[in-house]
Amino acid sequence: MPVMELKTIMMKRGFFGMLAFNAFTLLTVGNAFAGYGMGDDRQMGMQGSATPIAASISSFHDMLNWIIFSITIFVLALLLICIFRFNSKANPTPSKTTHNAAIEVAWTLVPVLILVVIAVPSFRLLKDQYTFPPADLTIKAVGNQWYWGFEYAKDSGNIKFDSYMLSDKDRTDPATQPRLLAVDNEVVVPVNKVVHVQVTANDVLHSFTIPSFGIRMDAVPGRLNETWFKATREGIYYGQCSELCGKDHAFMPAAIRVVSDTKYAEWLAGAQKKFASTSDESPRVAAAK
Ligand SMILES: [Cu+2]
Repeated sequence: MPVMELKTIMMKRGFFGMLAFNAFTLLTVGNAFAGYGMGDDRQMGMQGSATPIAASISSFHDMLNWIIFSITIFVLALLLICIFRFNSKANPTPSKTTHNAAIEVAWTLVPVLILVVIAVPSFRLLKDQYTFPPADLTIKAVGNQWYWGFEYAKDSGNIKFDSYMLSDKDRTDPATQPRLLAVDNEVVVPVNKVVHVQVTANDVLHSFTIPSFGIRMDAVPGRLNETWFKATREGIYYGQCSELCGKDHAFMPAAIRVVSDTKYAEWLAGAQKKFASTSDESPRVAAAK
């Protein structure tokens, strides 16, 4: 039976059906069936990974879960043994043992080894995130109260535009324009290209996040932070501001569309015309004058 059909059937069984489905897919195929680019109905794992970094984050997360589950079950087993085997009824004359060298060495060494096992992939991931491959494209994401502005560097198209969330009345097609995520001007990037993203803010702290790309970078006024991604899968990927930035914090999504090289070139040519007259001021500020 195709997995998506199984998902539909299990979802009809409510919360526990979905729990069973998620447990099944997590154990068998990882998060291969989680939605890409946005949350999925009753999803438990991470969003689908569209970059190698996001894939490493996902598998690191899954590995940690296995370690956490095992430790929790082990501690629960020890507790149950204490409760049932060594209560005053079952064991009226307790042993007077106070030390056991072997066990003491084990309970010191085993946690150290577990931490080393966690540290190796953790540092490797951190290194990968901070090792920037040469950029094919450089864009800048600027946080504003409450929308994102985007700039494509001079050698990457040289355009600049603002990106606002679509309000409910502007969403003409709810299927392709998800609520609270769809925006008027999407960022478009080519697939399989290294994109450097410079992140800053104009007013207060924001945070630029695209879960399916495994990126999150604080946007700090007066400071230029940088992250990168290489999307290996075409599609639309959403993220939301991830630093509490005021009243409309929940309403400043970012949308990145990953397309083929030819589609990107087409979009860029159109965008250069469309945004040619964009001044340094945001359209809302200009309109208010
Ligand atoms: Cu914000």
